Amino acid sequence: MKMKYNFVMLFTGFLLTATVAAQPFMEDDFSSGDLSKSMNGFQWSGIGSSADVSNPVHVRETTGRNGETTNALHFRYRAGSNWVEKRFDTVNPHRELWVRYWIKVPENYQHGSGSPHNNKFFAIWMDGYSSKGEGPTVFWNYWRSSEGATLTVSNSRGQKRVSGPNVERVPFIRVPQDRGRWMQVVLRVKAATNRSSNDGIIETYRRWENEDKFTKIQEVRDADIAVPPSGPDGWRRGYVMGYANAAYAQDTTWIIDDMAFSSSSLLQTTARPLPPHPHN
Ligand SMILES: [Ca+2]
Repeated sequence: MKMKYNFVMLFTGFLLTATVAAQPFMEDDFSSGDLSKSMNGFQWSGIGSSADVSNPVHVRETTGRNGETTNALHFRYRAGSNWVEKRFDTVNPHRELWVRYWIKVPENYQHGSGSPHNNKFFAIWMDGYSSKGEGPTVFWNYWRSSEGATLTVSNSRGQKRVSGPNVERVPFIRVPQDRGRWMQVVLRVKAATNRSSNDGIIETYRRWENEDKFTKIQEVRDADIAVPPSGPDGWRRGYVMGYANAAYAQDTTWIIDDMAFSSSSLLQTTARPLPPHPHN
């Protein structure tokens, strides 16, 4: 009887585990005041002290999306300068990687007038970045448009190749309506089964601060993004924001908060939506 009882307990435990939402392997609300937080090996990487507000990338207090005062990660692009990014290393590779965060459109957002005008929004890779990798890299770019900005994705299939074409061009930011609004984005990459099957997945979901559900805004399901035979066995590194080909005419600051990284879906939402933004 005891054995039977143990079996029932084991089975019940399995069911409970299966129904609990996946836990992120890394979460950061930046309440530490810097980028020192590390979970399950994950670490923020790159140069500069994030606690020094003279650094283009730094943690400081701001007004959060609920009107509260909170520490958040700031990316300050000086007028005419191009490069502001924060790198990370998950250390443990994942065949499938989900990233979720809140990001505030700069109050004075105006895409730069330069050319080319693709500015980096996010990148994820396995071993080496873009043409430095035997493994693939996936990029999100935002571009100048008549409305404000569009968003595209592209990828390098690795094998030391540069990025292929930008695809899935979608409306991203309206100027001036979306200035100063928070949006929550979820980025998903899933490696292709192997190098001869182009079944890799790249997806982007977004909800504005007044929306309670995510909308899938980009979907690629035939991406040539397999793990390299030499390893690592999945996605490991990346950067947030990045190089702006079209530099801003004014100092422009993007703010990010509540980042989460997981090997399974991060589409569940817990926070209640806010009422419509006064800019609407
Ligand atoms: Ca925070």
